[in-house]
Amino acid sequence: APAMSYEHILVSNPKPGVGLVTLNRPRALNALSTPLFLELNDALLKLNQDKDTGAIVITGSNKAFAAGADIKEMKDLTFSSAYTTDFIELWSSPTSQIKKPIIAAVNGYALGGGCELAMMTDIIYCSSTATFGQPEIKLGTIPGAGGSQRLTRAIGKSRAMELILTGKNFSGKEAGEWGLAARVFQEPEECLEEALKTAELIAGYSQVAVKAAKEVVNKSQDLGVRDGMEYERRVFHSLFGSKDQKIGMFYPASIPVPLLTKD
Ligand code: CO8
Repeated sequence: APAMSYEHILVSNPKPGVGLVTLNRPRALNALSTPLFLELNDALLKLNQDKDTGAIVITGSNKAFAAGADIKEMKDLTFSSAYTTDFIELWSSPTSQIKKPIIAAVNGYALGGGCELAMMTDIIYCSSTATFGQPEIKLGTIPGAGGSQRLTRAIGKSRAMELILTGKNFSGKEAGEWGLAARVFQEPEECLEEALKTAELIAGYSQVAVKAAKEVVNKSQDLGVRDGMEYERRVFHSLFGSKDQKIGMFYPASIPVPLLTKD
């Protein structure tokens, strides 16, 4: 992975093909400020461009994934300045610009913008210590970075409506039962370790196929089933043009990872 040094995040390469981004504002429980998000976007874009990186993991600390958008930064914001600067719009770039899979390893608080950041990723792993929530209503506001849309898609309207209207937190265990998190682990360390292992597994596959797989699954969120199926089929057809498909189907029992060409 490319060498990167930042003030509010740490970037490392703990396993082959895996970029790990650790939110690192411990004294503010990883509250998401504009400077933090600019660094996060920069790191994600660099990992996205890096040929040796096949998958990305985002995590926080054992106490907090991220306790929300930085309240101190927002408290004096006016409508005009939020509107004219498109406050928070750039925070959605983890989903719009990053084509490599991102796994969130969530331990501790994932509240407000922290919960939304987790939902911007492709797969959520959490531990039973995780606390999710969209508490914005308690601050006189509403989710602003996709919470009302993504939480509703993930866990259904009635549950999402209850959580967003009451501002009540929910547990890592509930996140697993409701399908927001793909897997729930006992301990934070296990959660991160398993996220890294999954990322390493994905990073070993054909980058062309992985990119296509993420793209078509995400299309299911925007298209109806008929258009989505057609889109999937077109992309499926296109993969017969890749070298990795030829290699992968020549050795059908097990894909010989080192032979994949990224082509
Ligand atoms: N913003 C700024 N600072 C924060 C935040 C935050 N969201 N959360 C915690 N901190 C700071 C505290 O101010 C404190 O700093 P200091 O010691 O300087 O006062 C430090 O982190 C430690 O926090 P606590 O002492 O409160 O720690 P506790 O263990 O007692 O409590 C809690 C932990 C329960 C998580 C508590 O800190 C809390 O309730 N935090 C606020 C949670 C919240 O309301 N989050 C939602 C914010 S609104 C939002 O996210 C809008 C989304 C808009 C879009 C976002 C796009 C991604």
